[in-house]
Amino acid sequence: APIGVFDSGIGGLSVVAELRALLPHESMVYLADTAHVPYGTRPDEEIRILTACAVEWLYQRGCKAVVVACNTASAFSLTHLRARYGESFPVIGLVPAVKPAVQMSKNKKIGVLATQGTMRGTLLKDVIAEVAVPAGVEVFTVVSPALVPFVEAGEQDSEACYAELERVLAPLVEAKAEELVLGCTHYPFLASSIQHVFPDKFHLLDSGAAVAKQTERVLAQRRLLTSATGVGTLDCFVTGEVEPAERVMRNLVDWDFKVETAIYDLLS
Ligand code: DGN
Repeated sequence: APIGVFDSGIGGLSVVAELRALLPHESMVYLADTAHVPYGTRPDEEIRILTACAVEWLYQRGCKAVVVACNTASAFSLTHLRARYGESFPVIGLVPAVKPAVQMSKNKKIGVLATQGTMRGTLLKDVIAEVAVPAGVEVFTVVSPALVPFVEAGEQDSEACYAELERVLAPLVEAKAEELVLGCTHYPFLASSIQHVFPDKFHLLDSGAAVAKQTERVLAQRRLLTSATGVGTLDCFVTGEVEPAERVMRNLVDWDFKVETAIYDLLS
């Protein structure tokens, strides 16, 4: 059975990339809730319901586990989802890469860029309290509601996106934060744009590789790793229109996949 991977939009492909690199034999079904992206500006309960519906769809399709490849959705949903599915359907979530940033920081100042939803949720607050505070590392957080839509539109190299990055990251330059945690799975696709706007200013960290390792551990523990030897398949689904999503997705990564529409009811 495939691994289900879910994101509010197409940013979770940055996590799919890490999963494919570490677990090339696993097949995956990727679901992007493009009809409702961005989640970051929605109320907590709405994020939880949208995530529950998407994960249920992946479960019904026969996925053996799900990776919630979205920091915002993870922040409000992991406890509920684990209670709902129990042991039989592992739910793997994501938290911004504060821990490695704290470990690498020389001047004890790190920056975190994430959505409003992730900032509001408890996962990020907990990791800051448990890891950064005891290490005496100061955490500077910044939010932008505009960056996810730029990635969704394939406009990460536009002047407008550069201007927004300059606006949102300038306080971190000012604060002398050298590690920059990309606290949203869309943001690894902004890495070269960040480098363009602030050359060599930041060391970028994301959670993609760590979540892939965690997925491998969880699947191994439950004896769910595939015994197949070929390259796994990747089927992509979007809840909105296939175009322009398909074109934008193909520009972000260079694998071969087809994109179809996923239709499901919103449970309440
Ligand atoms: N990829 C999501 C995340 O990691 O938070 C984007 C959130 C959103 O939809 N704004």
